[in-house]
Amino acid sequence: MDIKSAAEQLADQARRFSVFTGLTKPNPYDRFILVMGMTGSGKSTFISRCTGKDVLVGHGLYSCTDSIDVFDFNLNGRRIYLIDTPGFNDTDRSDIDTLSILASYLGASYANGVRIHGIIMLHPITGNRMSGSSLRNIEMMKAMCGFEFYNNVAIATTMWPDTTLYEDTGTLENREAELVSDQRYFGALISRGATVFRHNEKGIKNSTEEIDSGRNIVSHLIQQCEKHVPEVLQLQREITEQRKTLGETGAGIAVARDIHRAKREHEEELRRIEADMKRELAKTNSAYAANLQELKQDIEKQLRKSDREKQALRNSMQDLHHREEKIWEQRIEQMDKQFREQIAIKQEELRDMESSLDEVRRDMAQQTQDLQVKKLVAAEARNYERKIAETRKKLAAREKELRNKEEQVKQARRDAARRQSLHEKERVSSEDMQREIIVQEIRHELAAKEKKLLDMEQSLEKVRRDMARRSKHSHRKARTANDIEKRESNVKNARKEVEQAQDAHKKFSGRKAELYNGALGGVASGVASGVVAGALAAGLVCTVM
Ligand SMILES: Nc1nc2c(ncn2[C@@H]2O[C@H](COP(=O)(O)OP(=O)(O)OP(=O)(O)O)[C@@H](O)[C@H]2O)c(=O)[nH]1
Ligand SMILES: [Mg+2]
Repeated sequence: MDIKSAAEQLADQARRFSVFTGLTKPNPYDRFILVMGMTGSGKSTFISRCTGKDVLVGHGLYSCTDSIDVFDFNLNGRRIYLIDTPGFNDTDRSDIDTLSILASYLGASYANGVRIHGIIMLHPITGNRMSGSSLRNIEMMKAMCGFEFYNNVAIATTMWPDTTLYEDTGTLENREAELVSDQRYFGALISRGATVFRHNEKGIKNSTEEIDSGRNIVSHLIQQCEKHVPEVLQLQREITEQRKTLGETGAGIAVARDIHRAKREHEEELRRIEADMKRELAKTNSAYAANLQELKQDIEKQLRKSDREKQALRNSMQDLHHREEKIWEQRIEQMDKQFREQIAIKQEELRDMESSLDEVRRDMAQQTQDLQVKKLVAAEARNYERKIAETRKKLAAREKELRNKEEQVKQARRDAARRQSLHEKERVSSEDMQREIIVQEIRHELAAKEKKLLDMEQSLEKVRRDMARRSKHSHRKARTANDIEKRESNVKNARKEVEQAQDAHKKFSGRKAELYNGALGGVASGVASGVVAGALAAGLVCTVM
């Protein structure tokens, strides 16, 4: 995914969080549904099918990956918000942390006027039906919502195997029957109005049946809202209106039961030891008293450990917010860095393109110059051709003249021979000599002219060769002109891309505060409103009191 879409996703996520936490007022027709269930029960997959969005991609952009996430989609003209929640009894996260996350967001959201309209509880049908994990998750869900909310709970069994490959559905159906009737499982929920569904019963992954099945469950909860206006979740009421500490809430008590039990046992033990010690000291049984003293120290050590845990729990509540803030900052920082890197890469590409365009342009300029020279050469060639033609004509005329003169010389010689008179002979011979001289002169002149003609023809040949070479270049030029056009458009696009990347970065930078508010501002304002403040601040400290 490119950085721009990642930033858009972040902005979109901020918007959804902002609506869920009540920072942005939701539309009265909007519906908010919690999707719960143990780790791996298929919550993200379910949400992904309903919304058609890649739930895992955006997961945890804001907060720790094991925090909540909000997704939305349109169903029958309504905007539905599905809230992905972390499961309880997770090996990597304490139930106290999980409850803190849920209490922070749900408390703030309710304090800001947002109500939960339904809960979808997912349960993998293939899992061990008596697993501690699934029991703990059901117990926590019941404690969080309170039985008055059960009408608005949908229980959906997931992981039904592909029926074309797996035929032993009887076993699973028996398991389902047990789950539905067992009071510790879904029995109590169903007897007070919760509805059971088999999600994607045919088990064909990514099928339209899977999508329809998910949307059908959501749709049922929306209709159920009309019949039974959902109560406020017990956890929300407890920590807001009733101003209970988290440890005093039903869910808090369920989570802290073990710690409570251990602490109570230690205190009981301590009281017993102290009473024993008093008795034994009165009886001056010092050996036994010393023994008891040792035991007392041991128990006190355990109680100090509980106190340290209590302190650690106080820290974990504050840490939770700090951790979310830190992770948010890191995400933004990382995204900012990615933006800058992307811009740098695009600028580098642009520089390369610009310099190669410059090179081609210089080449082109050189060729244009060549073309002008070529025109001059062509004119020169035409000039030569004209002169050669003229010279040839002159040459032909002089040759004709030469032939006439030679004829005259021959004629004069023939006349002289006929007359025989000496005087006449001498006269004729002197005339003859003169003619001979003229003939010789003409011959010389002709030879010179022919040589000149030859030179001119050679020059012409050279000019012609030059022209041929240049016309080869002019083909290259046509190619280069096309090339330039293409390169110019590439440079233009690259420049646009750089500008767009810079623009996206600028927008992203400008929206940092808004993004931050979307993620955590709702919680901050819920807490600041004073309603949730007490509960969250006192938080889990009281859990172990
Ligand atoms: N066969 C089958 N597999 C499923 C179904 N739903 C989810 N899966 C698979 O089960 C695994 C866990 O699913 P997720 O949707 O991530 O479960 P999750 O409840 O969101 O888990 P966490 O986020 O850890 O609490 C994934 O590999 C899913 O592909 C289902 O209906 N049938
Ligand atoms: Mg998940």
